[in-house]
Amino acid sequence: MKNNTIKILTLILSFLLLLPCIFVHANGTLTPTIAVDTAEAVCGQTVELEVSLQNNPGIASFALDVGYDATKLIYNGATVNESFSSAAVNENFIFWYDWADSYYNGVVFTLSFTVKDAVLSGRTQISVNYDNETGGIINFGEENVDFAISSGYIDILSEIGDPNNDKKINSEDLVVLNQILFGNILADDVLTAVCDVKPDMEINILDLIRLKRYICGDNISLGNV
Ligand SMILES: [Ca+2]
Ligand SMILES: [Ca+2]
Repeated sequence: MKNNTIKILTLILSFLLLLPCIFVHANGTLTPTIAVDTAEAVCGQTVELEVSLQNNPGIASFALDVGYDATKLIYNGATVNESFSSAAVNENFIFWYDWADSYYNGVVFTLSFTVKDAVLSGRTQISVNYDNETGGIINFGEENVDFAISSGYIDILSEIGDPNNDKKINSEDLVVLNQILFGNILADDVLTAVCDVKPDMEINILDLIRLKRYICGDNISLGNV
């Protein structure tokens, strides 16, 4: 009886000791992932974002679509890393295959975007998509390989008080603040920072009044308490 108790306690202790390992695995550190970079840019600026493979378990083919907001960004194309030089790039569709599994981890291709003129400040997402119902990513054993997607983004910046990014601070920017206050525009952290002309990390009626006074020529600055 005593021996059985010791065995049970030993099993429980062993399980508890293994818990951190189980957690690390379940936490996704070994999850195959396609990760897209992040960047900051102002209107008219061109930025490049790298797209990388992480924890690649072995793949022989991928067919990937690049997703982006065409109202804010111009897509200039993708430059494929030399390890995948046989890939075909057709607009925002990138297709590659080989006759053996590749276990490569690192940059697969680099995306180039130019931020359009006069677009609303804020964060815009860049995603990479695939469809394993149609063989999006497979290995040489003809099996689907699931990758998590870690999307990237571009933070479109502008001067404080100029959320519509037209290099002028006028009534059109007041309209943007008004729409934020009425809930018609959801302000993310980037847009909030641009509109927070009376700074307190939020957009409220005080920002609207401050911007109105500035536009009317009051001797008042934007971005100072
Ligand atoms: Ca403006
Ligand atoms: Ca504020």
